[in-house]
Amino acid sequence: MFDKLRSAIKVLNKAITERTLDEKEAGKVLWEFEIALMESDVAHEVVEELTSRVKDEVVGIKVQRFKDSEEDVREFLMNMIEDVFSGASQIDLLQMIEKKKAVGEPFTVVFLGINGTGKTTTIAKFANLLKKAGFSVILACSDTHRAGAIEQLTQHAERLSIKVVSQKYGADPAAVARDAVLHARSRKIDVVLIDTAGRMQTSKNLMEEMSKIIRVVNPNLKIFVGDALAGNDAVSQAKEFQAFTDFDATILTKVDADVKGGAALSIKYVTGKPIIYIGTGQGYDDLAPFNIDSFISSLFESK
Ligand SMILES: Nc1nc2c(ncn2[C@@H]2O[C@H](COP(=O)(O)OP(=O)(O)OP(=O)(O)O)[C@@H](O)[C@H]2O)c(=O)[nH]1
Ligand SMILES: [Mg+2]
Repeated sequence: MFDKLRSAIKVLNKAITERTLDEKEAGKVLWEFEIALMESDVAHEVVEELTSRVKDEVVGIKVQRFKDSEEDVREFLMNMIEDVFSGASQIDLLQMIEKKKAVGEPFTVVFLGINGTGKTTTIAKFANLLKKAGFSVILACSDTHRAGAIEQLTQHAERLSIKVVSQKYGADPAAVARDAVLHARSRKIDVVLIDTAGRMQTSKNLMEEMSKIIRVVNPNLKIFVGDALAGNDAVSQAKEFQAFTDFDATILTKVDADVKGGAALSIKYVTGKPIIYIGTGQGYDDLAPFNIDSFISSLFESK
C-alpha cells in the first residue's frame, strides 16, 4: 500500500540529506518531488502546498542546517507534512454511538458516494464491526434505483444475521430511511446504517434526492465513501459531495489495491474532514481504523 508516495518522500529525504543544495539543485530536487507526488495521485493544491513549504526551507542558506543529519531532515519533513494535514477533528465513532445508546436513541449513519465506490460493501463491513463491538444494527436500503441493490444488501444482512428495511424498487429512498429509523427507535436498536444509490456529483436530481434523505432523517453522521483507486477523481467527488451534504467523515475503500496513496492525503486536505476507516479488501473484516498521523509516520518508515 502507498508505496509510490513512500518512495517520493524517501527520494526527497535522501536528496536533502546528502547534498547541500544551491538554488539550482534544490529546484531539480523539488521538481522531482513534485512529479512523484503527482504520480502518486496527490491533488494539485496539495502538491503546491507541500512543494512551496519544502522550497521555503531547503533552498540556499537554510539547507546548511540539515547537512549532517538525516534524522533532522526526516523530522523536518514529517512535521511539515503533519502540519499541512492537521486540523480535522478525529471522530471516535464507537464512543459517539455509545453516548446515543446511553440516552436510548438510535445512532443513524448515511453512506454517500458515486457509483461503485464500495458503499454497500462498507456498510456490511461496518455492521460486522459494530456487531462485534456489542451493538445491535439495522440496515436501510435507500438504494431503490439500481437493479439488484436490494438483493445485494439483503444478502449481506442475512449473512450477518441483521435485519434490513427495504421497500420496492422506485420507492422514495427518504421514506425507506425514515421507516428504518422508526423501527430502530421502537425496537431499541442501537445503530441504523443507511445505504444510498450511487450517484454522479453532476446529477442534479439524484443529488437533490440525497439532500432529501438527509433532511428527513437528520442523521448523526454522514459518511462519504471514496474509492482510493479513483485518485484525483475521488478528490473532486469529495469536494462536490461536501458542497451538497457537508459530510462529516470519509471512508476510503480499495486501499489494498492502491499503491499510490495520494487520495488519502488529498481528500483529507481538500475537505478538512477526517478519514475514519479504510477498506482493505472484500471480506467483512477488511475495514481498518485510519489515523492521519500514523499514516504520515508510516510514509517515513523504510521498508
Ligand atoms: N479490493 C477491494 N474491493 C472493494 C473494497 N470495497 C468494496 N470493494 C468492491 O467494490 C465493488 C463495488 O462495491 P459496492 O459495495 O457494490 O459499491 P457501491 O458503492 O455500493 O456501488 P453502487 O451501489 O452501484 O453505487 C465490489 O466488487 C466490492 O467487493 C475494498 O476495500 N477493497
Ligand atoms: Mg451499493
